[in-house]
Amino acid sequence: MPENALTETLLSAIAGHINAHYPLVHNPLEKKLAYGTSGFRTTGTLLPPVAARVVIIAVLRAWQCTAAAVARGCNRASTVGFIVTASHNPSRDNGFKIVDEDGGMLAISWEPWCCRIANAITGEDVAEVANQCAQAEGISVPKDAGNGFGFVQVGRDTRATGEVILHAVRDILNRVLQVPYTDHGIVTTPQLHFLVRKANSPSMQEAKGGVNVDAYNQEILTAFDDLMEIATNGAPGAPRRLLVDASNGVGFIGLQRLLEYAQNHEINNKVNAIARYVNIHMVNTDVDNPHVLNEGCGAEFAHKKQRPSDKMLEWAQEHDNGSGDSAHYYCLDGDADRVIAFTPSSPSQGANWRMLDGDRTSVLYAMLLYHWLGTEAMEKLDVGVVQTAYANGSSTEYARKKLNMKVYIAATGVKNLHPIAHARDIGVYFEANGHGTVLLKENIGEKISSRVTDAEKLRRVLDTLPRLLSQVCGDAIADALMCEVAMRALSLTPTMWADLYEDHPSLQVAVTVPNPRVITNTKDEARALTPPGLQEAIDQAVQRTKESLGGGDLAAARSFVRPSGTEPIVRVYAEASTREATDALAEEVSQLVLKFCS
Ligand code: G16
Repeated sequence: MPENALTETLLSAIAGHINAHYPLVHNPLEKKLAYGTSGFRTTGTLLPPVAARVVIIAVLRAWQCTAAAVARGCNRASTVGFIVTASHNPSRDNGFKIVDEDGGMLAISWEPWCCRIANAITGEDVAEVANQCAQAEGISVPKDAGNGFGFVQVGRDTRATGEVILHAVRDILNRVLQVPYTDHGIVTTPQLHFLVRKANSPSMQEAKGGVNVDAYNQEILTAFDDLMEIATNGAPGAPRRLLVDASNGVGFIGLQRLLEYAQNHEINNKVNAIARYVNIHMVNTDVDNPHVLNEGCGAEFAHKKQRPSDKMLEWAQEHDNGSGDSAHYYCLDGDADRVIAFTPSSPSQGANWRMLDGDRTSVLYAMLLYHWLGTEAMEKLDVGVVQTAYANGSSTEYARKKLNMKVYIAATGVKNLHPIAHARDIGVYFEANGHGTVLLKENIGEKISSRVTDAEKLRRVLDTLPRLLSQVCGDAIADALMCEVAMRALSLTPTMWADLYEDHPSLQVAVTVPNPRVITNTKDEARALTPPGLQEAIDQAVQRTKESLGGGDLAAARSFVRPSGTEPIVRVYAEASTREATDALAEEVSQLVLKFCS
């Protein structure tokens, strides 16, 4: 390991530029910024100097990945991503995260470097952290740095502070590190994940061309068309009407571009191929008003309030005749990596809409896998469903008992679910809030092809599924299309999908306390370890709820609390056999949080 991994010239350039242009706005001595559930999230105006610091770590990671690739005999510059988004947070917030070389979340072992540099006050402190990172990770400035040795793909969502944060990132890349980058402008988070993965793929390295969102559109549209062809046996029937709530965010731009691309390009020799199967309308598309992002709309609102937005209801009143599934309803979140679907019992009454959350999407996907791969093959494979403690108990029971699947519980955040799913032959992972996908091991076709009657179809399915189902993170647009594929293949309507099982009543509430992080949890987040006494008090509240429900097997109740990793709040979750008991338990536990954490 070199004693001083970065050159003096580079270290002094970092220190000088940060001192001159990027003094911190937040005070780390009072409150440090942390790399949370999905990167940094806070008030957007605090972030330009933080982004200027953290992009240095992104470049060190790219240099490390490049050196490792070269050592493997693969002569290429690795690229990482830097996406500026605060997804579901209110519009005044912003955030960013690094996308790793494989297109997934940054390796968790690198998060402490991001935290240290984000809170380094002076330019000299920043240079020191960068140097320590380079030394500890065995990275030195590559000889041909500035000549394609390491690369960064950057992009942002629609937030007002996004451009100034990205400006800081580009400035450091240009003027200090001299590392090339591609600025993709406004893109959805899954698009940026896709672009990083694609840029590092052997085919792109050979092509030596850049990647852009067209490559994403081409991939999604082709995979959707291929899968629909299989699902409908080449007889598409009438296209389904889809109503998508875009949360007044970047999902609108992403979906609009996808639809335009479909109109202007042939996919599988067909113009506007997607329109053979779906006819997509959107509401909550106001991306020009910075204040309406996620306000009373989108997947986060829908999931927490368990009802669709007013605009979705209005559209349904006007366009849905209520004659059973005449339209399919999907809500994207603020950066389009999560999706929540709905089915209206009565188009005009929000309370009567049934929510099809991430738990149900994972059940739908699992059923599709059984349908296409066959029960025998599925039982021979290591197949698992990964959920978090927020999964409704009914979904866990359905996956275990009806689908015969192993269920794993991970901590909140795709970065925690993904590795568990990745270790399986097939890993279906979803958070209840709609964030997830299905991971398929590359060689599973070989493992099971001798056990299926139609090996050719199996090969087509296994080749195509991972092109629509992101292999690196959740993608709301792709997932909405995938739900359509699954319903067609299984001959299900949204109502039949909703009828598969009944959710236990549940409620999630946000509680504001001075420091949510006084709460620490067990690995599965189901229990609080601190502050002392809180978990015991929650246990007693849960016990009282069960007794109030008459005790015995039918008297189910559970509740847990954890600090959010994206907002300065504590999340309280409650689930019980009746709506009244659930609401009362959530209220009681919220009061306990206030008592123990204030
Ligand atoms: C992010 C993460 C999700 C997580 C959600 C809430 O979503 O990507 O995995 O479930 O935050 O996290 P927390 O409960 O810690 O606030 P998004 O859509 O905001 O990126």
